[in-house]
Amino acid sequence: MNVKFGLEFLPSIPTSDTVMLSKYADELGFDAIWVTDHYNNRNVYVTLTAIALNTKKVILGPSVTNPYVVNPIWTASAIASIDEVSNGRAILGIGAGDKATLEKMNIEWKAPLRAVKESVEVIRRLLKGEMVYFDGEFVKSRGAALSYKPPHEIPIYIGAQGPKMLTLASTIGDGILINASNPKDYEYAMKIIKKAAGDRIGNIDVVACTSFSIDRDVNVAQKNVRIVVAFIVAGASEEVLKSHNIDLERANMIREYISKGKFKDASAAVTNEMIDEFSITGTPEQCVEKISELLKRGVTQIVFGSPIGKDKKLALELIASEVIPHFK
Ligand code: F42
Repeated sequence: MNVKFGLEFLPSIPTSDTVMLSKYADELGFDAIWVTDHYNNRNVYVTLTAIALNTKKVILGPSVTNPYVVNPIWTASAIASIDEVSNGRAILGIGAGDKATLEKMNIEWKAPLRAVKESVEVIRRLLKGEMVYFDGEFVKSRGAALSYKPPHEIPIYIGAQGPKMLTLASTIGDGILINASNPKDYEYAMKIIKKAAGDRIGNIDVVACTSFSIDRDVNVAQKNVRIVVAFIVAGASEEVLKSHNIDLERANMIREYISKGKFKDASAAVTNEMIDEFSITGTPEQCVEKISELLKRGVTQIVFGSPIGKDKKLALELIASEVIPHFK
């Protein structure tokens, strides 16, 4: 099995800390580093540049940028620059953007499927060295061209959860970034992906962006993940909560606590069932078991996302020594 293992960093911590962890992950043999993109955190391309200059082997890219905040022509240039500073290790993750964040920026979330589709096409053509004339509904390009070419062909991954976005990603993406930790979600997604991808399926990297928490003591792992799961539950639709058999009353209570900034109460209200449904949490053995279930469903890359562990360096060691070797 040729499964890849990546890390997702949220640049809410100083860039020097993200770089220190990335350097360590590179030495430990992780395959990929993905950096999330939200305006309120450290800038994604600044972070990726710093990581690129301090690592040797990992592939790296945003997971995910979006075409609403950043013009896709600018994105092509940014990712080509990352490819240059990393000697050909760039990967691009792009998605529709986060509705709540876009609202804060007063950006209208119009026709997300079209926006992603057109952006991917224009970015690909620019990265190939074309001068692009494009008159889309969302993207317009009047002869834009990059003045340099990235050292390698940069794969484009698409962030997708909904059936239509999964279909689009399976049709045009080199990979699909799915924000979920539960085998049920992959059973659902893989049906759509296989149908839409057809013969391309073998060429698509299906990435599980998990909420991950590891510790030798399962109680500690659970304690560390509670606040992350609280945010997932608070942000989930009723349909998603129902499909995971989550008590809607309790979910509403958590949403209320979060909206009032009562994070301790929100964490305390998270049940072990919620942790099970929305994260991979536990001892190394338990994590191996849960990862195996995702791989059986067709996932080809596991991404370890927040919180990973209280001491992230120790958590990386634990993953590298007791989880990844199980699958190599
Ligand atoms: N978002 C961020 O802003 N920053 C991040 O760092 C980030 C990371 C990330 C990692 C993995 C991942 O999977 C998602 C991530 N996201 C991040 C979220 C991402 O930006 C998107 O919000 C998310 O992936 C979108 O999820 P989705 O697949 O559910 O797509 C949305 C747009 C949706 O509603 N899709 C529906 C579907 O069925 O797929 C279809 C919607 C639809 O039909 N729209 C119509 C259209 O034409 O586009 C019309 C809608 C209209 O009224 O305009």
